[in-house]
Amino acid sequence: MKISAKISVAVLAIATLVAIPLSSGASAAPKYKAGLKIAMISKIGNIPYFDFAMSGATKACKEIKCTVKYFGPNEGTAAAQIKLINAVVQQGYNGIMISANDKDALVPALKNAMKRGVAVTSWDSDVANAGRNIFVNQASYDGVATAMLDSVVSILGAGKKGDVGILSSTPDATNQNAWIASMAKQIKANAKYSGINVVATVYGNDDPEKSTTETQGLLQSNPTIKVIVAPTSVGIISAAQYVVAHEELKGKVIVTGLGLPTSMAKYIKDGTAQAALWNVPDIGYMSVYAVADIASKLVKTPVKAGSSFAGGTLGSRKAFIGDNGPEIILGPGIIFTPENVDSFKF
Ligand code: RAM
Repeated sequence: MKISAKISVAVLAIATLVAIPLSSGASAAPKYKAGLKIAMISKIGNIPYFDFAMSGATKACKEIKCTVKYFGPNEGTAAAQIKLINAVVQQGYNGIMISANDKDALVPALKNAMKRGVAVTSWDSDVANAGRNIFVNQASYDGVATAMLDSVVSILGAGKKGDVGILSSTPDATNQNAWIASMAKQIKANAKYSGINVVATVYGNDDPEKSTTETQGLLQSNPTIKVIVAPTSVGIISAAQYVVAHEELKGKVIVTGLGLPTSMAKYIKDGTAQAALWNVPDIGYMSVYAVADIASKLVKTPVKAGSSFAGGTLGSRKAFIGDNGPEIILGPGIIFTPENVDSFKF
């Protein structure tokens, strides 16, 4: 099938861009500080994406005998996260792993945490370098953007033009903004994507209700849209559900982006949607190892290029200096297909 050819190209694109030297499996068990308390702060509570990440974080903590507690704010704002950061510092946590709602607004609170000896990793959605010791990235920004663009091309047809709408999460989310910027850059630079005409970007705030209303508004204001790209696990499902609920849109508007295989399986199989993501429990797992490595002084700060982070059963990762300071990458991303989607349990 044509689509699967595109898909394997996309997998390769992600894999190539995240080619980081990995060791094969755990080596001699490093000595973690006893009684480590880690706070996992998400962008927003009550969404399955972060619950699955927490399952991986819990597994890692079992292995190195730390404790990890989940803090999911009621709303996806920087203000809600700042309150949580200050609270966990007060409560004597040794490590914070945070998926940021804003690149800059969290920095003073996180700097204060680090000044008091708390190890800080951003994961999933980065903060400015001054606010963290390291970023645990899921896959390269460009690789994720390429996978979504290849999906759009497979929907429109190679060389064909088409209007596309973007349904994002919150306007200040570092990760969504980076993927959207990379898509724009690649559309300009690569003739393969020159038919993709992005007509509007709207924000559903990772809230199912708002994502649905924004999908409706997007399609009503831009009836020529053929593809909705939703680089958010909440937005993509809301958009797919909206299309399925409106007979006149069936087959006319296809949804793509980043979604959990367990929630997207039905739509991937019936052709309403395509989706890619990374292993979500693994990003939580890797982030616990990274924050525990720093909190236990197994990795010195400031983190240098080449510093090695243990990754338990995933194997170690070497840090490199990205555009925003030290980073490690989980990678590679995964493209879901009707054939493989049921094999993923997150
Ligand atoms: C949502 C969140 C998260 C993002 C995924 C793809 O769950 O915005 O940050 O990584 O979508």
